[in-house]
Amino acid sequence: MAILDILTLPDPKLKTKAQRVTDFDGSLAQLTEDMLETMYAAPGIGLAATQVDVHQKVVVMDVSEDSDTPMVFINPEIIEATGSQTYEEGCLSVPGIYAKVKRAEQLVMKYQDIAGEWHELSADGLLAVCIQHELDHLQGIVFLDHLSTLKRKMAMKKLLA
Ligand code: GNR
Ligand code: NI
Repeated sequence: MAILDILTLPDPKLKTKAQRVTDFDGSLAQLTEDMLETMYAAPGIGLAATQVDVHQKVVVMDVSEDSDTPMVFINPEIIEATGSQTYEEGCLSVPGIYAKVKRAEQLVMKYQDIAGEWHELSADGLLAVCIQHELDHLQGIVFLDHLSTLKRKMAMKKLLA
C-alpha cells in the first residue's frame, strides 16, 4: 500500500484523456489499493487515476457515511442519464475551492471490476454526482470547467492566490 501524490491545478497533466484498461493483472489491483488508501487519507469520497498521474480508466469511490464501502470502477461508461440536480462540489485537485455544479440526477453506468467482469450500476443523488465528477477527470475535465467563464476565473484567481 502507498499514498500517491495528487496533481493539482494548474497542472496540465489533469487535462490528459485516460486510456482503456486492457490488463486485469496484479498491478491494476495494486493501483486500486493505493488509490483507495490515497482517497481515504486525503480525505475524499472519490479519486480518478488521472489525479495520481496514471492515465488509465480507473476510478475509486466511497460515498458511504462511515467510509466503509469502497468501490472500484474500471473502464466506466455512463449509458443513461436523466433529470438534473445541483450540488456544491469540491475536488482534491482544486483545493479550497467549492462551487455548485448542475449534473444529471439519475444515471446508469457500466463498468468492469478488477477481474474484468462487466457490471451495471444505477445511481442517484451524491453517488451519481461523484460518478460524473470522476468520469470527467478521466476525460481531462475538472468541475471548474462546468462553471461560467467569470466564475471559473474567480476560482482560479483564488486558487493561485
Ligand atoms: O472528495 C470529494 N468530494 C466531492 C464533493 C462533491 C462533489 C464531488 C466530490 S469528489 C471529491 C474528490 C475528488 O476530487 N475526486 O475527483
Ligand atoms: Ni475531483
